[in-house]
Amino acid sequence: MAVKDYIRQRFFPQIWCPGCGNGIVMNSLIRAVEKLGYKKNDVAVVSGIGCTARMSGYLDFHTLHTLHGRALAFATGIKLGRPSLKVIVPMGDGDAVAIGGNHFIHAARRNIDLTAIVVNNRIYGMTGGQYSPLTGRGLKGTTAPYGSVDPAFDVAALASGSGATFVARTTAFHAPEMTRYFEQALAHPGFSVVEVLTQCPTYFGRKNKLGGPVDMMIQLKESTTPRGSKAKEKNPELIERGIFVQEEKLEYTAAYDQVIDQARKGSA
Ligand SMILES: Cc1ncc(C[n+]2csc(CCOP(=O)(O)OP(=O)(O)O)c2C)c(N)n1
Ligand code: SF4
Repeated sequence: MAVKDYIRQRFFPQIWCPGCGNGIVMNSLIRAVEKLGYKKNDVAVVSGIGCTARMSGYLDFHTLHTLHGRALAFATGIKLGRPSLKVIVPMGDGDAVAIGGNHFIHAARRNIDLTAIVVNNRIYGMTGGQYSPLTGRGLKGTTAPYGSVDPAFDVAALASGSGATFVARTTAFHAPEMTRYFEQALAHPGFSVVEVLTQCPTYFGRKNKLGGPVDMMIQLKESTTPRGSKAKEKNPELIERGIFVQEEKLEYTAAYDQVIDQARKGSA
């Protein structure tokens, strides 16, 4: 099928600003689903609220558009009710690790088979550019006109430390790499997290005078390097892309099935 066959064109024109990274992320995700050969009925996309979260409206799978920060809680319910579904949860950084931070760490701890996509544009896009837990010290948002004093989370470290069993990071500049990581994350039997560093030219770019979308994408290219590269040794400021964790551990719905079996046998 073509990419457009996975999109609900009745909801177009879409709301994203020209040059936003969200379209690139959605395109890479569609390509990953296509490569894996999943049927539309095999996939559920669950999202909260935000620019990124609008993906659940545009993608033609089973979809649920829920509350800000609560997408992983709804996705957990869906996965427990229908474990055969591939459940994808695209989230902005606020959705994932500010209001949704508690759900994020506990979904990772449980190792429930969901794929969390953290679209890290370092700001609250939808509500006008407030700083987020990923903005970083010294960088500006509408609520931090002199620069945020908060240091940023490292999403990959947060996910790994909380128990996620597949963790990767890429950027909107590296679309084919993003598709590969989405494929691996979707095929992984456990909680998988792909962080995508991306551009919000309208707020993060404008507030921090980073230029237009193309300039921001070049900055994503130049500020990152593959994991373990020589460039990182020379310049520790570079952000690593790559797969940080890939391991198999007991998955939550499988563990739950074991409890159901025990209960049926009456062996408490
Ligand atoms: C409970 C609740 N609190 C606050 C909001 C307002 N709100 C909607 S989206 C959003 C933040 C969006 O930022 P992010 O999650 O980073 O996604 P982006 O828009 O950047 O993709 C906020 C604060 C809300 N909808 N619900
Ligand atoms: S406000 Fe930012 S994140 Fe939202 S659509 Fe516009 S560019 Fe994208």
